[in-house]
Amino acid sequence: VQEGQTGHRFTFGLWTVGNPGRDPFGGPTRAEVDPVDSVHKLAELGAWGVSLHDDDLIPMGSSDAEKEKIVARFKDALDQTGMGVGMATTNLFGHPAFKDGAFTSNDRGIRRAAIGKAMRFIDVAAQLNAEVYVFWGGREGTEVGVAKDPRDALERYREAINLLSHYVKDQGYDLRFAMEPKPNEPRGDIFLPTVGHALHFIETLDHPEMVGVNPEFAHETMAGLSFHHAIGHALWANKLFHIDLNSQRIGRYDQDFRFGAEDLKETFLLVRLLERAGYSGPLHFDAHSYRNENAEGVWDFASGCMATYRALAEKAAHFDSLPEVQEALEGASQPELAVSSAGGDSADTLKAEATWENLDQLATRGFYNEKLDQILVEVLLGVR
Ligand code: GLT
Ligand code: MN
Ligand code: MN
Ligand code: MN
Repeated sequence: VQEGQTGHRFTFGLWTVGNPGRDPFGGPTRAEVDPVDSVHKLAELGAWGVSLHDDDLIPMGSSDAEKEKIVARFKDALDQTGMGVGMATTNLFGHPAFKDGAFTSNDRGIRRAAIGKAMRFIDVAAQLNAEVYVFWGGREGTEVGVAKDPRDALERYREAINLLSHYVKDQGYDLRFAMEPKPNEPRGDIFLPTVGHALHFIETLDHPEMVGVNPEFAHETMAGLSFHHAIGHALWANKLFHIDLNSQRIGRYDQDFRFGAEDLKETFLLVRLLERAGYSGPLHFDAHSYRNENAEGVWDFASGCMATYRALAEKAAHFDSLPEVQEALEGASQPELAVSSAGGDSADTLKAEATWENLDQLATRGFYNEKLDQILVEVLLGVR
């Protein structure tokens, strides 16, 4: 598998560059793309690999023989181009049977079929050497809260992920799982709505060590949360197994815009954090081109995602190389946050420091936040 142009392993979902521009109010504005063509085009543009759902590659209703042919042809394209598979996942939202949920449908027959569908594609994922297997539970939720006891739903969700983790181990596959949270859309309220919820859920599993998170920029932003902080939390927990990069404005539908199209400052903070943490997993763009673009615009979109990531990585390195930034960070006592608070001192010592006189004295300082943030803005504007 080839290295990305800058060592960054950029990937795109087949459903992202293949997105035909459908929305709830209108049909497709672009033709469907052959997954094999996407692999070739993305390789040409400098991506490291692709990701896919079962149904992106193998149309619903295909026979086992057809499926084998399709997978072999796809694998050939990967081999020819040196492209890898960052993640694979199951479409548990498109078929009408999943209208009430998949792993958490009230109907036991639907839950069993959903688990079986995931098992079937886990076999293919292993064949394609996918690194991570993602679970995005878009239909796992309700519009009518009284229709499901959330405790039962979470128990069934856990049962499904446990069964699948045992399945992977029993088959001897080298595959890790990543849970992808989202607060709403398509369901009114989705179970595992944020990174924090998912991180807790993982700790309740039979094999927590093989399950991490796949946070998406748009999804945390829809919840009004800082994606930078969500990623910080996932990294701190050693659970950032995969990441979905795109952009989003707070308070809107799930926009999935080109990386960096909105909120450049939050995007800068994110890239700086990923770079400093040495995150080496796939940098996956789960986004799509604006509906008013044609096929050509889709490739402008894909190049743009990668270019913006690289540019922000450079900006982040530049920012940290500036002496005035180091000075302002000192002024903000930023390095001091990495120092233990008590440092082994006794309770008596800490209590002795909690006098009103001491607090009044401590209250007089400033934290250089105006300076720091202004420098960041000037770096982003290209004037510093
Ligand atoms: C769907 C969703 C994404 C998920 C994909 C994985 S599919 O497009 O909106 O956020 O990552 O199932
Ligand atoms: Mn996603
Ligand atoms: Mn999204
Ligand atoms: Mn999406």
